[in-house]
Amino acid sequence: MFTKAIVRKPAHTYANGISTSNLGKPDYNLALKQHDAYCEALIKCGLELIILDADPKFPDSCFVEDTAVVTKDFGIITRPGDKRRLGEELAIKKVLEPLLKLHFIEEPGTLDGGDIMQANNHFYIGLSDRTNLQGSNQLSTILKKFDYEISAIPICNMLHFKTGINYLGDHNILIQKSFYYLPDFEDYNKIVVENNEAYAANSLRVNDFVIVPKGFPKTKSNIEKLGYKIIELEMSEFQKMDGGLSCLSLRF
Ligand code: CIR
Repeated sequence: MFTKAIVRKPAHTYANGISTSNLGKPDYNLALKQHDAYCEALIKCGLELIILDADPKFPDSCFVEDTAVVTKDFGIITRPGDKRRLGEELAIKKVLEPLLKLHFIEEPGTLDGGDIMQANNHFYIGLSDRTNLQGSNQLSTILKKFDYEISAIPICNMLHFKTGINYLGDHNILIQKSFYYLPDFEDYNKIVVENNEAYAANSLRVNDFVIVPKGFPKTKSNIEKLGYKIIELEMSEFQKMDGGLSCLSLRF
């Protein structure tokens, strides 16, 4: 069970952030509304929110997930893999410092939290354009001290690992077709996300609910069939900036 989440409001510079989506410029006011709805959804899931003010110096800073990896017992402050986002992690360090024992990814390591998926006592690390081998090795060294199992998986044609795969709990894993045959996931119950619903692979289990982006009926229905309660959220303005549901919070 999660009890807390850190979120950060989108800044007025949000539209200047990094994007490869070709979906057009986001509407800032709509992004704020969608962010409010996201916060309400987390509250409905039972979380107490720590809401950080927007930081216009960092247009992508609402995507807090990339700046840390958090568990109930400790946190790891990352070193974001795109230079334009380096420094976002400092505000998160400040918030987490009084709450958790912290560890740090250090130069030349880079690592984005979006590349890290936890499934019970196993952490899967996506090696991406953002998360390099040094970052992955540093994270592994820290996690092994706490007896976690680790797998590092190279990814391509995808921003982050969790763009394409997310653990729902109860042995259920939501998975895009490109990851389907990886031996690492053969023991899970795989819920395949069709290519035309690829964005919905970043659905998010929070306590009794699975939060699903609006507009992906097949994936929603497949998750519902597993017995989960669903919260659907419009995510258009975050999708435009390559962000998904998991990216907008750090849950612990
Ligand atoms: C970026 O390119 O870094 C942001 N525009 C999107 C980050 C999304 N974060 C995530 O998937 N964890």
